[in-house]
Order: sequence, then C-alpha cells, then structure tokens
Amino acid sequence: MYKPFMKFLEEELFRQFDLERQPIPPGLEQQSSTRGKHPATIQSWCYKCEEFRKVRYTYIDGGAASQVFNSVIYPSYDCDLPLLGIDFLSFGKKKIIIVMDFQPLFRDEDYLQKYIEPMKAVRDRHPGIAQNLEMKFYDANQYFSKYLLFAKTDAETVENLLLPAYRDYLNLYWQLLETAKADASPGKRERVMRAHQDYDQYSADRDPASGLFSSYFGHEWSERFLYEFLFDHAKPLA
Ligand code: BLA
Repeated sequence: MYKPFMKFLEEELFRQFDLERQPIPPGLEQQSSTRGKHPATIQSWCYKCEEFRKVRYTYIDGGAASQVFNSVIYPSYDCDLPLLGIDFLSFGKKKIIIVMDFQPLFRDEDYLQKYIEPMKAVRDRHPGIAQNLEMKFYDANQYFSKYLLFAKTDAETVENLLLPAYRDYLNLYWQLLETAKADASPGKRERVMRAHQDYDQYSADRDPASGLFSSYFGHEWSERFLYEFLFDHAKPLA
C-alpha cells in the first residue's frame, strides 16, 4: 500500500544525493514473523551522504493486516534543518494513520519562522489530510510542527490525496535544505548534535510501535531495533 511512497522517496534521494549505504546491526535489517495471526516481514535501509548524517526507512508488510512505511532523515550536524519524519500506517481497512512532518529541533521564533512557517502554504493545499488531531503518545509541542500532515483516514483518501501532499512536503524539504546549507555555522554544531540526541531519546522511550514490534518479533528484538537502529543515539532505559 505504501511501497510506491517508499520507492518515490528512494528515487528522490538517489537522484539528488550521493548516498552511501550504512550497515544495520545483525538481525535488525530484516526479520520475519509467524507469531501473530498473519505472517509479517520487516525490512530496513540506511544511508548517509554529505547533507544527511542518517537516512533510514523501514517497511512492514503484514499483508492486509498491516502495512507500515516509516522514515526519518537526520541532516548533517552542520545544519539545523528539522528532521524529516514519516509514519504511514495501515492496520486492516479500519485503522489508517498518516503522519509526515518537519520535526523542529528548536522552538525559538527565528527558527520556526525559517523552517516551519514555509510549511503553512503546503499544508493549506492539503486540508483533507491535515486534521487537527490530538496526540496520545507524544507531546505535540515537542519535535512536531504545527503544520504537520496528520490524519486518521481511509484507503480511498490515501489513494487520492496522499501522493500530491507527500510530493509537496518533500519538495519543500529539499528547498529548505538549500536555505539551511547556505548559512550553516559550525558554532551551532554542538547544539544541533544535542537536539538530535534528545530527539532519539524522546522517540525511543515513547515509540508507540514498541508493542507492535514485540508482538511480531519479541520483546528483546523490539528493544534492540529501537535503541540500536531506529533511535541509535538513545540510551536504553535502565
Ligand atoms: C503513531 N506510530 C504510531 C502508532 C504506531 C506507530 C503503531 C500508534 C497508532 C495508534 O494506535 O494510534 C508505528 N512508529 C511506528 C513504527 C515505527 C515507529 C512502525 O517509529 C518504526 C518503524 N512516528 C514516527 C515518526 C513520526 C511519527 C518519524 O516514527 C513523525 C512524523 C509520528 N506516529 C507519529 C504520531 C503518531 C504515531 C504523531 C500518533 C501518536 C499519538 O497519538 O500520540
């Protein structure tokens, strides 16, 4: 269901950047499960390039029962561009959740003006999948922008509305990268590094997917996947 979206991202990345494949810890790159009611596979890819210190994406294919496309792009520490976050989920026909955001590293006015305000026009073009939903797992004021795509919707909406919105957000992200590169200042590097690390810790500790990974692949695998791959700058909770 979301494979064309993953493919599109992959093509955009390979077209624009000189990607170098990054190793994924043993056992985490790919896994299959026959534990649940339906068989499922999970597969992940990881790259880096000059502009991005880490580009990762994951696909869970559990047939009609679950389809998930999840990705985070972490820019280089020399640049304070938000992270690009994508979480497209589908559990059967009934539960479809779409999230895509430029996840801000800082919340001061200048920063929001530079990287988040430009999203408004894009968001306003896609009202059908930018619903004002409450977050249950995360704090919307931390690492999320006010112009995120966030919808609980149906397969038909995904089919009709998601691709144009997805392309619009991606295009804006590539544009903002140019702005960010132009005034990267090395003095800010430490601050950016710390923000990436805080994001990983925050995300790993709260990830609502932890139960899903455990049910398919076991608790131990789930913890390793979260702390050694998805959010590998986070420390496991004691
Ligand atoms: C919600 N994301 C969810 C949920 C799951 C996942 C199972 C809960 C759905 C529900 O029952 O309401 C799944 N999260 C995953 C998977 C991975 C993961 C499979 O990290 C990894 C492979 N989540 C992200 C990123 C964003 C994100 C990058 O990983 C940013 C765009 C957002 N996911 C996000 C939000 C919700 C969500 C905002 C709703 C959570 C809430 O209501 O608080």
